[in-house]
Amino acid sequence: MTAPLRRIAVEEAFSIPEVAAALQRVARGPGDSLDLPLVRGIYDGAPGYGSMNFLEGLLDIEGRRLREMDEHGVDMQVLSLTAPGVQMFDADTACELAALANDRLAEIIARHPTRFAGLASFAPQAPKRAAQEIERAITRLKLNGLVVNSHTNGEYLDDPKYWPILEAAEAHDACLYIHPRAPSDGLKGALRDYGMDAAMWGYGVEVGTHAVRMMVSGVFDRFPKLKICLGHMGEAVHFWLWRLNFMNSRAQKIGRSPKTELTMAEYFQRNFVITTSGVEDPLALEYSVKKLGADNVLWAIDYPYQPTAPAVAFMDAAPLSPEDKAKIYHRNAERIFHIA
Ligand code: 1WB
Ligand code: MN
Repeated sequence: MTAPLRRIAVEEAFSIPEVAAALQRVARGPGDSLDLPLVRGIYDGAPGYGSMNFLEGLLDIEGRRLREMDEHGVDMQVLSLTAPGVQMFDADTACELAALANDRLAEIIARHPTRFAGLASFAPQAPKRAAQEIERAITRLKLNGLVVNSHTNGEYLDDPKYWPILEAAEAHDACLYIHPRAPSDGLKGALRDYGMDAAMWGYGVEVGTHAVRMMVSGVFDRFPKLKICLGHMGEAVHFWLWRLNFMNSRAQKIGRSPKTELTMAEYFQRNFVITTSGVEDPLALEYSVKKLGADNVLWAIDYPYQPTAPAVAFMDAAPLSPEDKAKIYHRNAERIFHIA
């Protein structure tokens, strides 16, 4: 018998009471953001998501969560403030709550340094202050990377106004996890119905679109060392690389896409890693490892939104070499997120 592999889960959601209270205020306010049905359920008990008890799982970090980790042999969770993060608040509130969440996260990690690591939040609504918070969170709080919940007020990170954030992420070697939120107003029309707004489909459409915008716009020529992490088996973007390459090179030729130094597949290979969160499909995993290499796939549970036991069983059973499994279970996380 060989010793079990260290298991580090990298897309694990938490919240703090202050952010939950602010989201409850958003839930009770007006607006027709596609995030509202979920926010109203989780933070204000509206029917639907309100019955799932997610909030308790988000807030109880050192009790119930640690017990579940123990029970299923999860050594470490890399925590991130859950979607939509601070991105539905006004800029001042968002900056304040991101800093507070980062402080709390650092305190939790200090109490359990072998069990938790964490990704820092920031407020894209105020890009320069976001860059300062990134610097503080990485250098002073020693957090392990960054999380952003896709669009902010319908805008994406290819927009030059957000480049101070990308510059800070690159300068601090802080991998930026682009986690989903519901599709922006510009995307949401056909996604309003049948529960398609969130994790079933809308999240992937939103983040996949975000990632493609970044690649096609040439952002990675400007920030060649920027690392982006995509959950949910890469939000399927790497399944499209052949067509992205073909059609983008055509679009560049006829002047519809900006000229770029590398192909879309080369950007994805150089600047992205993906995680398995919420996709327990052996064939999708096999494709991902073959396409991207075992160095670029990380394991995740998506706690508390997905159950822990099947996420562990899925990776335990995956037909991979011991070396590749060690990479996916922990070594890549240690490298990408600077975990000892
Ligand atoms: C769900 C998944 C809901 C995620 C979420 O609310 C987030 C869900 C913010 O399974 O319904 C997620 O992080 O993937
Ligand atoms: Mn998640």
